[in-house]
Amino acid sequence: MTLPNHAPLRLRCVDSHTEGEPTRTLVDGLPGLAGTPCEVRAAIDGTWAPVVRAIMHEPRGYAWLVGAVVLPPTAPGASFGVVFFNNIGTLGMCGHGTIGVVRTLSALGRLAAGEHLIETPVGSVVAHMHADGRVSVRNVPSRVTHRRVAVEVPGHGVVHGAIAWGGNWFFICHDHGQAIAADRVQELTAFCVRVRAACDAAGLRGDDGSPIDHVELSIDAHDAAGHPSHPLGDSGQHVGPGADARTFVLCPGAEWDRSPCGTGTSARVACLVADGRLAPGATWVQESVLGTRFEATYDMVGGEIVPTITGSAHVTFDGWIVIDPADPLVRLV
Ligand code: PYC
Repeated sequence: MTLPNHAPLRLRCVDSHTEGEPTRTLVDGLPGLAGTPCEVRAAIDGTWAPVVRAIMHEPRGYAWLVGAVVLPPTAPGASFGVVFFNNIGTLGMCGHGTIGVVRTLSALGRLAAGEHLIETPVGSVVAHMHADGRVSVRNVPSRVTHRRVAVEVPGHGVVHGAIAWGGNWFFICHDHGQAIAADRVQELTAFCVRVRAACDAAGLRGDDGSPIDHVELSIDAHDAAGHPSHPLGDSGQHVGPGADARTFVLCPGAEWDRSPCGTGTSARVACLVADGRLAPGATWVQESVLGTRFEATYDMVGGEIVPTITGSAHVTFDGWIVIDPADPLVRLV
């Protein structure tokens, strides 16, 4: 890592939210940090970690913020590359973040209308900026490795879930017994932290050996046979009109996703396809715990499930982050 000689580091950043979930985009990259998204991901998890922590943590950031660094393209036909990170490290892909970055670059006049190939550490995605401001992201191929696995959650009992990849790894659970409501996010977070620890203790991993670092609780509007689901217990909990599922997603840093989670929605689409519940071209509407929504469709390409997620983002801040090496709360080297 080469930093300008102890002068304060000034980084142009534009914040946005996608269906409620924030993205902080470093629109001019990080000074002197170049390479493929995989190389930059390794640098951010390595020598650049103190800088990224200063950007993401208090007092400049907050725990549920997702960061994105925009990179010059390295692959033929790509418009740009991007690496996402949160309060504890990098992400493989980020659906809400991709929508936020595309909306941000478009608002700055740096991205023309139309389709753009975007490189990420886990493969290229294609974003389409619609005339109404919505953004579609054709994600990396998604897959299910276990359709139903039992996990013993100490103090709760056994829950079952699917293990699926949508650009990150997810444990997707339906028999959680939780009301998914905005006034229960602390309880839901605590529950999902225990589910994730139980997955880890059970040795569950992705088929690439990675930990299962996201947990997705879902309540579906209809069961597998197509019958309307009942509200959960006496909570009156139900899925919003027109939505197919209401979800709560725990992210790796023990924060919850305010959006329906683009990679989580993609992983769910892979499960639905594996279960024969979603036809190519049909739309799946997934709600967040806040009631914000993504629409998802998919194509089969060479036998692989390729989901497309659509949602909206809005710019909330445009300015500069200043990291002064003399600041006692910053340790850059
Ligand atoms: O939208 O894919 C997503 C995501 C991952 C973590 C937070 N949001």
